[in-house]
Amino acid sequence: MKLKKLLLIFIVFCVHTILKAQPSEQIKLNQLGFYPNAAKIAVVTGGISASNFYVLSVNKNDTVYRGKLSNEKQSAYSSTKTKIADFSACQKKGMYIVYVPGVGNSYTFAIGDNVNHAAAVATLKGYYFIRSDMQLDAQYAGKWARAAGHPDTAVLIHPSAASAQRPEGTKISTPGGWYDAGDYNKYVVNSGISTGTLLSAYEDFPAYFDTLKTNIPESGDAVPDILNEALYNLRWMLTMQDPNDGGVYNKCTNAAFDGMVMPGVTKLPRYVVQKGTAAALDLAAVAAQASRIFKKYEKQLPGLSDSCLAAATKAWQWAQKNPAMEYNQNAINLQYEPKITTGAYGDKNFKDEWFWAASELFATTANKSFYDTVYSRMNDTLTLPSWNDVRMLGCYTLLRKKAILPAYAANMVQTFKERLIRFADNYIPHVSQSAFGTIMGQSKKDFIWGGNATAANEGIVLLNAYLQTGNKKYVDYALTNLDYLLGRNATGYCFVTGIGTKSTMHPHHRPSVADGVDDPVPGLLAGGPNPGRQDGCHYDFFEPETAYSDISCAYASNEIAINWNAPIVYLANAIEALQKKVSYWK
Ligand code: G3I
Ligand code: 9MR
Repeated sequence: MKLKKLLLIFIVFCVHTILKAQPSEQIKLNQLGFYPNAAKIAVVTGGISASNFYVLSVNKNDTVYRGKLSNEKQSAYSSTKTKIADFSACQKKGMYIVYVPGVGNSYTFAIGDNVNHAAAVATLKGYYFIRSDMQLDAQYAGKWARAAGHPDTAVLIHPSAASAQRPEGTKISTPGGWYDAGDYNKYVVNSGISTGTLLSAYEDFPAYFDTLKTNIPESGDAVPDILNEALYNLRWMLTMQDPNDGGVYNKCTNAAFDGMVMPGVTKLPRYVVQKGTAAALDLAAVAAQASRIFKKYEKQLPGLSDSCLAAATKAWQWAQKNPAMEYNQNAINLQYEPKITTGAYGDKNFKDEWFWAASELFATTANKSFYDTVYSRMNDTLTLPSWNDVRMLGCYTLLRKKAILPAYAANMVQTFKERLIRFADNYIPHVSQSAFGTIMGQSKKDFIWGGNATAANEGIVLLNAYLQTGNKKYVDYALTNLDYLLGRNATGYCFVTGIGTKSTMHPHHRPSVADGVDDPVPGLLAGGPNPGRQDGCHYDFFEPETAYSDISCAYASNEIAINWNAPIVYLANAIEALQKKVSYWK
């Protein structure tokens, strides 16, 4: 028996050595690795006959764990068949591979503390790389150093945005801010949820972020890097407010998308377009949140907190006077020249923006009138955040700040707490049926344009349920979605550029295409599988879970965007912050 066992181990070694050079793409796992005491799952795809798997240590080449693969599962949203390798019991720190007879070995991964640190830091640093108006120095940007992009100091008032004080053609200065995505335009609506999510990450984990450095130009100052990064965009958002009336322009944009060139190469005119209710309320929400966060940095950033609150209040008042100002780009283009054909972010329903802005203003000012608005929208159903649905962000804030809210809000906040927990709990029973063991992918609707942000936002819901209950199971379930984004998914890709072994290489991102550097700009999350394939580009797979194409043409699945990076910044950093704290993960 013993001899047989030894022989088997020997065979495993030999096969392993032969296959070592070429990991099998059939084994999907978080390519960074696993915390010693947390769950460890690899998913083997492709209708395989093996029933056992082995975890081999890379350095010593010995088998540290052997286990049984699960029964075969049929994935719900693709033809993929899976067997799950659960090696959670393998807790020793080190570098490993999973070996499956007949299939081969996985990518090398770590078991250790801080395994997701690289994802946490890279995704936050990703924002530095998409700053619009400053030169990126090699000291911070390495081989992705580049010249400044669009200065946006002489932006034209588009006829759709003309007012008595600022007639068509007036030049205004609206510099800075992040580029939205693979394109070079800057959109207030999408900036709202993105900046708000970064600020929320800070508010939920301040001690962790106080010491987190990402090597950005501001890293040496007394303000945490995540706040410096958020501030870079917030300052731009504030310039999008018309000081004459408090209204907020929807975007600062070219008339049409630039070609696939470096930022700043084209010198075509830039415009601010029509003001909008969603833009005003999103600015109100973010500025109100920023006002309370930056209060403690009065010495470093004198007056910032007050001016944020003033801007938020003015934007709110403008929205009250203009409660239905939709950004309808098609209608605008029938009326005005030049026609604007860049992203619309044309939300039509502002109920959630009212709720979010009122929640932030209430949490910052404790003014009863904002409570009244929140209360009036209480019965709206909670939904997962996206650029056009920000209600949940208000809910997070009310819960986060419940201790400082006036006593009359207590019952309402309690109701939101129960709803949030129910929302999180609804995800959990489905995980055991999932072919990838993740929260992500329980609905076909998870696989949309930017569906990777769905995965990350689901993780944030779960983490907020943890913050409200202290129940660690929510962190475990949130981790399944981080694992999903970093490789445990039907495509087998780690969707964050620059980390992992097989990650997105050709995002629809102009600098990544045009900079002459082979590696894509790092720290950016691709949109992910999207069977809509609205880009009309080449796809090898069409099913919801697999409709992902790592070619720069494929913007419907392989673009990057600030509203997708923000939730993975939250998710990866929150999990890193918590693994230091959650005792069973130590
Ligand atoms: O609202 C419908 C929903 O009712 C329906 O069930 C669902 C089915 O597919 O579609 C929903 O509409 C989708 C909409 O996003 C809202 O999520 C559209 O199909 C989809 O085409 C649309 O995609 C947006 C895309 O722009 C095109 O407008 C993405 O969310 C949005 O992230 C993306 O944003 C672009 C900017 O415009 C420009 N900059 C790059 C950025 C990222 O690609
Ligand atoms: O680069 C653009 C990307 O940011 C948008 O998400 C996408 C959809 O609006 O459009 C991309 O631009 C393409 C345009 O729509 C059609 N001509 C080719 C452009 C670059 O691929």
